[in-house]
Amino acid sequence: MKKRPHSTPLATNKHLLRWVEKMADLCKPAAIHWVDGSKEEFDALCAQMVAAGTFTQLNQKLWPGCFYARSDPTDVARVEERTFICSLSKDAAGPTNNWVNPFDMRKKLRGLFDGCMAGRTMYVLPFSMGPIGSPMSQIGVELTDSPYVVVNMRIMARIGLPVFKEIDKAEKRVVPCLHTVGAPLQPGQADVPWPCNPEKYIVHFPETREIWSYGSGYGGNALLGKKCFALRIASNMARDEGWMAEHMLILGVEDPRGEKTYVAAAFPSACGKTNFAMMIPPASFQRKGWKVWTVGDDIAWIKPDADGRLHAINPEAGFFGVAPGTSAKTNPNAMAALAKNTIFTNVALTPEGGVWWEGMTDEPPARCLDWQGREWTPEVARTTGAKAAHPNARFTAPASQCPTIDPDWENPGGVPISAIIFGGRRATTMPLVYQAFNWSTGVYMGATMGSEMTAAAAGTIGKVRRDPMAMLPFCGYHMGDYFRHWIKMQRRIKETPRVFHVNWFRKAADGSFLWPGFSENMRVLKWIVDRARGRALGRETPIGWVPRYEDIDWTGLDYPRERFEELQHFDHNLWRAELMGHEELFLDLHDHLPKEMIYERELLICRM
Ligand code: TSX
Ligand code: MN
Repeated sequence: MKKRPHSTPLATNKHLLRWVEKMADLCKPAAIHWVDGSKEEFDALCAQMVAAGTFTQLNQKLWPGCFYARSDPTDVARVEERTFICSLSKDAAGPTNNWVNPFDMRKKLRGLFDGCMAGRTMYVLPFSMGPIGSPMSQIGVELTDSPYVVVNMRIMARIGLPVFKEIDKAEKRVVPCLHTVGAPLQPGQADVPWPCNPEKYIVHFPETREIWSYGSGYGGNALLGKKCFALRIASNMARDEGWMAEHMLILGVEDPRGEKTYVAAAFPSACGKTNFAMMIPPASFQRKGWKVWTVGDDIAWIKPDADGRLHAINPEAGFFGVAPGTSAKTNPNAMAALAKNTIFTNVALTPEGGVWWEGMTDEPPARCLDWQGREWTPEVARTTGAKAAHPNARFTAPASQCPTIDPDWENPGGVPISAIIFGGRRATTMPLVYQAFNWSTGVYMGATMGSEMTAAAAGTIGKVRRDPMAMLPFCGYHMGDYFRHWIKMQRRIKETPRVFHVNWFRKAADGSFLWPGFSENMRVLKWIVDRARGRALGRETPIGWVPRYEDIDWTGLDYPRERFEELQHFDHNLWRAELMGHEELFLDLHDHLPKEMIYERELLICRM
């Protein structure tokens, strides 16, 4: 049978065909490729990128099905200062988002995109965020001139023919996403391994539910299903439709009775969110029958179901995780997930055709090529401080390969959420764990959460950065309105999840961490699920409920009562300063702030 060329449209939907045609007229690609999502197509695109120098195939004995890419050194992370929410009114976007009038932005983008794909292929990439056919899923089509985006999206989302089929059923609105690396090729001009443009625009039109991305090929700037769609656009859909699009991991805790309790958790960056999502309980807990299951590590779409409970899906199909710091010690499940069929970007390449990054092993390789292709040795690192892997180097790994992936991770109805956990990296003030009194105090807890910066610009290390619900860079509308939406969600549900705050990073006076973290976090997680199920006790404090020493299961860990008291200690003076920090955040948002936030702050002051 003759094979169909990729230029043949794979959908019949009139709107889609017209839009593809219109965008092709604007971008002027040399060819159009309708993405079917097959393994053959994936293999061909990878082979094409190996030939172009974009990809290196790794040693297939050590890393079966794995590829390695180095980005342009100027294109290594999301570009927040170039990210725009172009709502009709500036007021709707709020003070924490960059805003440009949508008419001016469209004019600007039409100029930039005119001819931007010359000499390249435009891929028509249909994707479903969430399992295909789930009532909680959403569909997008990304037009992109980057084959790197296509192969990464095949891991991160459900793509190809089954999605075109859904679109042709024409039941759901499709979110149009246009992406270019912004590097047209003149006839005869040679390509570079990682084309991109110094000028970058990551633009969202919330009213028309559109995404336009220009100039970058990296991560959240280019894989538009993730941050752009599943958070910024979806947060707008969720507000309008009565659900929640959150920057949260989802995990399930199986107890000795075989009952499963699901929790969703929001942490700012550099708190070990992926490690927590894939946590392995300590041996003493495993023996008793405790198990942690992974549903997702980054994004949760949460919706009230018919019974009035919140149900969540992970809209993604893969993990786009930070590689440095990931090891068999910190996250064996992630290491298993990325052992095959994974794309590595900006890690180091070893002489035997493997990958390495800081923190992967205790002993660094004797030599390797760093993320920029330069010779790297431990000696070079000692003398110059050069890192082998970029700090934001990533693995793109299929979620299905995670050993603890939950049997219900693709359940179209989602999993029921019993608890919501907020967290941050705080050396002082915040106890290991406390529980909000009710939904409204819980929303306040999430709205005021913050984290201390670890590797930010000089002079700011250690300063608390407020990052409400870890959504500051990802909420596609006014933060104050977002808090109001959270408050209002309570009216749509019969059983509200219990809300908690955790801090794995509190330090002793000598600068050492008070809490061992990692697997030992299971002891905290047990108290949380026991509280959510009404089977654990605690003590009331001004900020909420806390476990007493005897409320935590300490079997298998020698953790002295005095150390626990220090870890949980409530310091009046530090909390007074903390409340000043809350006010600072609220000042910025004052004209849209729901009054519940003001009242909760007043009540907290009174309780203190
Ligand atoms: O991911 C982390 N978690 C969550 C794990 C489920 N990290 C790494 C954060 C960087 C991304 C942690 N780091 C955690 C944690 O719970 N806790 C800490 C702090 C810590 C670091 C090292 C030790 C202890 C605590 N080492 C020893 O005690 C030997
Ligand atoms: Mn994230």
